[in-house]
Amino acid sequence: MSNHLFDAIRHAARPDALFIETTGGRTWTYGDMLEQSGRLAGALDRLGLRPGDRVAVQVDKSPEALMLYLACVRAGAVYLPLNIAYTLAELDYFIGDSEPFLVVCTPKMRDGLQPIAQKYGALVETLDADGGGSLLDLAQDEDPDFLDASCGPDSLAAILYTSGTTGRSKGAMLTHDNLLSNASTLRDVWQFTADDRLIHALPIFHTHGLFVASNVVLLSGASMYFLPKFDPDEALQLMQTSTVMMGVPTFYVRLAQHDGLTRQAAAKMRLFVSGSAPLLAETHRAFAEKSGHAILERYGMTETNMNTSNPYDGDRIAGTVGFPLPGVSLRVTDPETGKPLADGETGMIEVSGPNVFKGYWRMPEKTQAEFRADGFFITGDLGKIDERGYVHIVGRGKDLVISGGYNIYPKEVETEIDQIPGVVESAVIGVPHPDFGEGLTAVVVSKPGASLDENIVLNGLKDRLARFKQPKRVIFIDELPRNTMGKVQKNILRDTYAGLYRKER
Ligand code: MLC
Ligand code: AMP
Repeated sequence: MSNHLFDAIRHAARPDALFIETTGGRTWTYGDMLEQSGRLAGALDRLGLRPGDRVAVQVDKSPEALMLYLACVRAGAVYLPLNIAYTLAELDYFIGDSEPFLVVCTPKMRDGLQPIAQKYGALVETLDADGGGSLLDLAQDEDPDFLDASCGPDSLAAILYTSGTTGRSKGAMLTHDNLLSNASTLRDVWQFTADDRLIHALPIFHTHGLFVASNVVLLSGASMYFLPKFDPDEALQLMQTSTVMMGVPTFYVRLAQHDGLTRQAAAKMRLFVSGSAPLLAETHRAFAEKSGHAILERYGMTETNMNTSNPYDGDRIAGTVGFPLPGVSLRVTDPETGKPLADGETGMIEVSGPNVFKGYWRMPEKTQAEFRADGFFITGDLGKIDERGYVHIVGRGKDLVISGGYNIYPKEVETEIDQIPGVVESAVIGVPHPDFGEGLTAVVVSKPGASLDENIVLNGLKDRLARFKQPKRVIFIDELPRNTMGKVQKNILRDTYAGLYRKER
């Protein structure tokens, strides 16, 4: 039987070659990967999973968690990774919306998640960061030679939730071919081979760490250091025995500030890739000055995988995201009319290609609203194409804050703040932050006589929103600036508070 994505992974896998090494010294060969993912797929099958069923996973980063992703691909399941920082209130929505067959969580979340899973008819198993948990216990007795489920190019491989402008998260449905075509292209354009060793310090519940980093390594038969989180000291040390690093801009900001970053420290590396948020030209310059490497910036999103990349050979221009990838069509249009604009003009970025997702889970109207009639996906990013063909992202048409590479939709945070007693209304904005790129900031109007302060607001959000979605600062004002239509003028707020984080760090 053929399994579109896993057949390609299997094809690149040399059983004796190293796949993963952790900082604790645990290692996985490609043979181990095939066996463990096979056993886990067997366990899913024995639990009663059927192809097309969703498996929602909220676990710490570990090689076993990656094996579970591969097991889902092999079993024909739809892998649904969830940020480890999500609270039970957030998880209730994701589980209710996706109706998974199985929820896999850390042992410490089990008691809290059990009633939620039960409410929506899902089973619960556990997986912990050290290779334990009930799911691995079940897998132990399974045959490592699992017969992979038959999956074609259009079979669903994953659903990744992205927050929506209306505050309701949307599940982006990604097919086997979305993932395979994009990772194969990236492997080729970034010249990955089996000799590469990647420093993998990203979380694996998002496109960047899961699909860009892990799938590219898998399809090259390369290896990676698998780190629980980013630590600049550790990254610098591992550069001695690695060839590539992928990161969000905050990684590079922190490395560029580190005394240990020198040409010698980075001499063994061949490539540094940045994405998920804008890399400031000054970070690009500072990093190049100290390390001798021009960071390669690329642009993507959950719905589309990667769209553009600066060239591997050729000028990597700071402040641009390079050229459309082979097979990807990108155009810039008038946001109002949808008419294509000339090069040099700024408008809405639209993309089409085998990388673009199938639609939002159970939201046909939302899906339809974000595609043009000719199949181009409307990204919500504003940009232009310069005379040399480089794409520049110049802003966002969507009300989105990107903090340290995590997307936060203000509406979701505003809805929570507005429910706190004493709040009249709020506006959540992102303003320049030296470490996270944008710092999430809440501007709040309180009721006359209400005794509200920053701590009360933050405490009110604690159990409702993941930590990274909680504002770094809460500011109180008498009224929000509005235009004649009554719409809050967030640009005025962003200008007013532009210097808020300037002195931090
Ligand atoms: C952590 N915190 C954050 C935060 N990360 N707050 C805002 N934004 C973030 N990104 C919180 C912590 O909980 C902590 O709170 C405080 O901020 C400081 O934490 P820290 O120790 O400085 O953070 P750290 O653990 O070092 O994490 C920062 C980071 C991490 C940048 C390394 O956020 C990260 O790995 N980001 C990557 C996100 C990513 O993979 N994005 C890809 C999306 S895919 P307190 O109060 O507890 O101290 C995508 C498509 C594409 O966008 O194109 O790739
Ligand atoms: P996500 O929904 O988490 O996948 O985030 C996707 C969004 O991140 C895109 O729509 C862009 O707004 C932003 N993004 C990703 N890469 C870049 C980049 N290199 N430069 C600027 N913005 C980026």
